[in-house]
Amino acid sequence: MTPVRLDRRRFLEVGALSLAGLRVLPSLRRAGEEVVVRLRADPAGSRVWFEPRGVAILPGTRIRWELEAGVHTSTAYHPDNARAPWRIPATATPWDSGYLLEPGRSFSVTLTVPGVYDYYCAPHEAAGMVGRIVVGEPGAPPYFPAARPEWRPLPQAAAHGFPEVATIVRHRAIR
Ligand SMILES: [Cu+2]
Repeated sequence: MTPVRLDRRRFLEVGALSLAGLRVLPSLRRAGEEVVVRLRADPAGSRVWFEPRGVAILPGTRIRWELEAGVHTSTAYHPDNARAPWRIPATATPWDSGYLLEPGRSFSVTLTVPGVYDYYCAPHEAAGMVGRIVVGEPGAPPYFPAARPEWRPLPQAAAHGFPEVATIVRHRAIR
């Protein structure tokens, strides 16, 4: 294959990704870079979501949640956060952004421990506003400790809101 063809293929790939809104992919090439997840709501506030809701990154990548519309949080599933079930790697540090109130406000964490990280929006968890980040090689399931009675259960809509780990790894970003 000639270099020209390679360049053209890359151009087509980048173009297709931009059309799909998956602009995070180029950020996956090196650790130490940043991936942005937007916190969104439709004008009526009847639909709320993280975008992308599933993303794969290299260890050491910073994730920045940026408020676009509505009032939201990014809160790790971890017992330290309102007795939430533990759904981040055992040695990872949980986070909670608190309420992001004004468009443009953002909150960042740098994720260094490989594994699967699930998180939610505190006011919209019951509406299924959850997200999943796969850092490096996630290993094999189960990704999280078994449920304990002292942890509150996942709302049903939240439990169904996480993209499959394999799908995230394959596509790198899931809207
Ligand atoms: Cu929300």
